[in-house]
Amino acid sequence: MEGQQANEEDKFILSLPRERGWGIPDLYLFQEFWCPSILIKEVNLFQKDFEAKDSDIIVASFPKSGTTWLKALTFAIVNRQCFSSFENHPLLSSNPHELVPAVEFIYRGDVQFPTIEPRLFGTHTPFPSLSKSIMESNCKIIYISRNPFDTFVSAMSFFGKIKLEPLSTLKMEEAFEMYCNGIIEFGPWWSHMLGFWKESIAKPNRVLFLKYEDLKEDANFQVKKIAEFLGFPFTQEEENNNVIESIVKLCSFEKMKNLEVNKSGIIYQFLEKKYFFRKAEMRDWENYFSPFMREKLSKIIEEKLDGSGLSFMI
Ligand code: PPS
Repeated sequence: MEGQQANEEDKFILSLPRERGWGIPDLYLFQEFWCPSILIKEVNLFQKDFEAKDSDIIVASFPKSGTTWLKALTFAIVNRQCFSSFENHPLLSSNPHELVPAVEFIYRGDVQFPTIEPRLFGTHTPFPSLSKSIMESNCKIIYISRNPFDTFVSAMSFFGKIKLEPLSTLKMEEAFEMYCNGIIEFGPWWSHMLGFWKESIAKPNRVLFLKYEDLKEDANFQVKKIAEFLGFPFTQEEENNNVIESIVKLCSFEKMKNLEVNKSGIIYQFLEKKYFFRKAEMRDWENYFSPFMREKLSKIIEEKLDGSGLSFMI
């Protein structure tokens, strides 16, 4: 019976529209997003089986938008009573993706459920496809978005390095065309952002929508905002003792990139940790985009985000 069910599931997956991925060989158009083939069953399990607790915190993002950074900050903010020493902190010996595992990979069996509370989870699954229990619980969701120009460049570089056999390297023009059509792991990027954006407006106490660029510009201010949203506000004493600045420093790109734990080794059985840290610059896209690409992507952003109130500085 179980075998028969698995067979039906495989048949269903194979019947879905399919495209090549950037890093994962096949993407299937599943529940209106391009789901990596290796995670479809896992997303299904997540939807069905995940039992959210009101105290859970979900760090959500489109890939290459600042996930690693937000995971580190969230872990440091909510666990600061247990790990008040910044000289001997778990973030110095573990990668942020190990401390805040992605639910999709938990269901793949690559990592364990977090054991400390509040439980912190990462996810790239779009808002409408999150588990029913998350929708029905009061758990908090923080979402990080990024200028789609820089996300494109970051994704090109990352997926080019981690790509699984038998994928060939995507040429820039090919990748750009796919990106403009929303074809990329967990894409389209516009509907991904809009799903969380709309929910953050409808339920501001439940979803906090952040931008990578705002964090870059004033990390202290954003960290304070995240802590308040999550129900872990900083006390005056903590502020006087520069706890916010210490967290920002601990999670900074320069600090994290140069840690031994992030320079080698893999997570989720196949992703090299060093590739999560590249340049972390704003407007790096200017080094790659032709005037044609700039105009085309600007138009798509304008068209797709039109009327939503969401915009990005280019
Ligand atoms: S992933 O694969 O979705 O988890 O990748 P993600 O972390 O979302 O995005 C990777 C980009 O974020 C940069 N990065 C950081 N920026 C600021 N601070 C910290 N601590 C940090 N850690 C990673 C990383 O360099 C990627 O951006 P690019 O532009 O490629 O450098």
